[in-house]
Amino acid sequence: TPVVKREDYAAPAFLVDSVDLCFDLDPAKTRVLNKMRLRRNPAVAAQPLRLDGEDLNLARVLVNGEGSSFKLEGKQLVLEKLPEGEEPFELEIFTTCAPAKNSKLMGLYVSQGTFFTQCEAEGFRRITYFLDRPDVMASYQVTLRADKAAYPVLLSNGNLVEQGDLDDGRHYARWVDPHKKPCYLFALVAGQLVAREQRIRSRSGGEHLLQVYVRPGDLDKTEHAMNSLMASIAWDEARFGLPLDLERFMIVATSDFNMGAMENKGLNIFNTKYVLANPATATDADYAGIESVVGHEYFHNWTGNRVTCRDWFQLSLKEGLTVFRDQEFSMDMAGSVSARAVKRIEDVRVLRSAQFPEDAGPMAHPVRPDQYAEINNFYTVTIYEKGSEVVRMQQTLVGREGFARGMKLYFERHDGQAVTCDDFAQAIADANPDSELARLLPQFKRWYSQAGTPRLHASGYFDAEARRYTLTLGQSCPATPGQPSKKAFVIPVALGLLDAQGREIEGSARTVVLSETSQTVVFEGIDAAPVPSILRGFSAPVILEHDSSDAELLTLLAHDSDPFNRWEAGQRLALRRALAAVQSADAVHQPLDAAYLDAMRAILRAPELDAAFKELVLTLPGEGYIAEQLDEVDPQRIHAVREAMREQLAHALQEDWIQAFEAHQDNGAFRPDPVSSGRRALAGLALNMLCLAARENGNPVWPGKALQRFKDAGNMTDRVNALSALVGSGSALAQPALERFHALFKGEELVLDKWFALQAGAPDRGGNILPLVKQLMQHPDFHLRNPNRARSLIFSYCNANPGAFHRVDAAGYRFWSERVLEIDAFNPQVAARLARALDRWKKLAEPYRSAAREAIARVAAKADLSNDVREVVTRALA
Ligand code: DPP
Ligand code: ZN
Repeated sequence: TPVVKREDYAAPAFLVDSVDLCFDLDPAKTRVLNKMRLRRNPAVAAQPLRLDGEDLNLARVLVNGEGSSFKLEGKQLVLEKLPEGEEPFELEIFTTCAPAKNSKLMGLYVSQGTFFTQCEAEGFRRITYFLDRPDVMASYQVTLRADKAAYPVLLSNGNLVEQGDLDDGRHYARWVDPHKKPCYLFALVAGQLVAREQRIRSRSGGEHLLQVYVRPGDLDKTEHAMNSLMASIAWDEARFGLPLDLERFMIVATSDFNMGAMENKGLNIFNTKYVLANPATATDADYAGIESVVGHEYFHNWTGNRVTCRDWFQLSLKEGLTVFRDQEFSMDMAGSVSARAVKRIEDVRVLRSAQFPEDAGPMAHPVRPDQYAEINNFYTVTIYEKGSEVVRMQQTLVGREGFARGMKLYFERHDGQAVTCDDFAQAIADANPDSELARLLPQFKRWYSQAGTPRLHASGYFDAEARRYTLTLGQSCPATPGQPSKKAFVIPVALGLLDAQGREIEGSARTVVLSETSQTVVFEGIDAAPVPSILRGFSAPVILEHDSSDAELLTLLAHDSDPFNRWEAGQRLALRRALAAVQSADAVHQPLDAAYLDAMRAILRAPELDAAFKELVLTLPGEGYIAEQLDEVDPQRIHAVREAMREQLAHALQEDWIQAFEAHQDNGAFRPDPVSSGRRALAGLALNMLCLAARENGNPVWPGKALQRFKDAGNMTDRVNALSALVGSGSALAQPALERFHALFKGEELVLDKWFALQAGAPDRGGNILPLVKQLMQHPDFHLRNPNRARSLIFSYCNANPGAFHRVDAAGYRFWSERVLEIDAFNPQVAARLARALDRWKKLAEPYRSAAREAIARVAAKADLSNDVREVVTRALA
């Protein structure tokens, strides 16, 4: 497969001033008339015009109103004889496409009788021939025509300027977008939809109409999305001075969507998962997800839309920055110091459990990649989450106000342009000329060019006589594909010292900027060996290697003023015990010791700590994260060890779990705020633990209480937590509860997704999960072509349930390869995500390793694979 390289970037030979699109919408055959005004780019030598197109039927091409000769070369439409000179000319292209047959969900497609589009990254070429690249920005006007009864709502970007009836029961609407945009931000929607509406007046006095469109019947699930949108608008104005630049801002939900959501200018299209919520159907995690994704897409309006990417290698320019912005938004919304820390811990957990493995595996790539075969494969945790950390470090290096100044300069310089990651970092540095970022900018930018997770080595030395503590910080970074050696990064390391009693030593807190391979930090006037707290708040996306003693970690866990490092100390204590048990030759038996269990009990009892924080501390590191620490991975052994740890925690802390469960019952109206959701989370964990303990001693009391709670729950969080306590502990009550759950939520697609996911993600007991997953694929509610449903069953098993997926008989891998091929035939993007489930196969112990390689080879052997899957499996086998 051909590879696209960043270094091959060349400016477009033609520019598009305006696009006038006219659609005659019909599921079987939609007609698209595309009238463009183009001109030659004076900065580029004359060459033919090459327009991208895919799965289109071309009927006619006119240049300045007259028939013109053209060639089709591969997927491109090539026009050689075009007017010379710099004068604009008109190009008219008439094509048809078949939205009902579009199973890739890229371009124009039909979902449950409604038309939707998805154009990022390269879907617009499936709608019409075009210069489908983000640095070509044009003005759009769009006319939609369709049957009025079947498609009463007709939407596109910008403002509705005209609408009316046509013959034969048809009608039309005409939309004009006041802003220039790249074609990946084009959108249309046509169908039977209803909207929640809100008129707002923004700080700057502008009036705006906000609309959230859903299917009739879902209107009662739109309040939270609308509230999140209003909060996002207010936040962006308050924090960054960025106002809403549109009279009308629309969100439309669809249940068939490859991604989470899409930031089309003025017409965001969302996966229903990130719009629909009410207390009966959505969990706290769903509410939080909606807030952050609504925020994310809204924030793209400036970071992505007003200033966009020069080319797709710069994807993190908009995605890393916009994830950073949505994370900051969620933190600011959370409010308290503790709730902010909880959000930070959750974000770091995602980074470490998903991005670190990516950065250590065959798909490792820099935040600004150098090449790709298929751009859809690069919407990754590296581009998004690591990209966000790279922006966060810039904020750390220039300060919060300095960063806001940098953003201001970025927009002053680049509003309306398509730019690069370099342009962004330059603006932040230039706005803060005296900062460490400005001083170290070229070196700092290695975060954009070098892949791999850096190691931060720390070792301390206390000189009692000199009353001096010396901390030596060093760095290294392992090789990644195509990058055998790495140069030193700029790593902001927030740290402080505690004394033996756990009190912060005055004046010790600081942010050290590590830019050499090794540097020392000296603290004078220290009376006794201190306990260092390093990488507070996870100030850089690195792996900290520091030989802290258990005693030091226990001190940090009990006393650190930095909540992140408090949590981290608990994770390190657990990880140390997990690794010892995994690597021991003995049978798995009680990996946890009294010191650890006592510390956890103390956390659970601590009156000053929030429930949400306790729940995070009491949750053991995941199996994937444990696996990442090992050179050779036996997933079954890791699963057995972690389960043994969970059972020990369940037994040893039983009295405290009862306390925790009973003290965190709320009976008032459901509110998804951090305090209430934290209480529900802790009560849920406690119930889980109590059912687990009951499994051993056969005591039916707690499974009975869980069933009762499942039945009486006043909200989905409590209900699903009770159900998962039953399922997770293998209780005999699980099956009737699952049946009842299904009956209660018939027709609630997002809830049925939970029902499938819960079963596919349950702990494996004697190999029972794979047969269950296969059986569920035959369920009348299972639809492989619906991405959410495929993810809820198949991904929950292959990507999120290692103990069940990695089977000695390789049946899990066979199932995986069959599904990858099956899905690839109709939706390559979803298939390629699934294909990544075996990314880390080289670390597996035998017999898993050979079986996994065989399964990947089976996929790779298929002749007509998509580019998407081909790239993933080729890199895995390389
Ligand atoms: N829709 C994806 C996102 O918002 C790609 N832009 O992140
Ligand atoms: Zn985004």
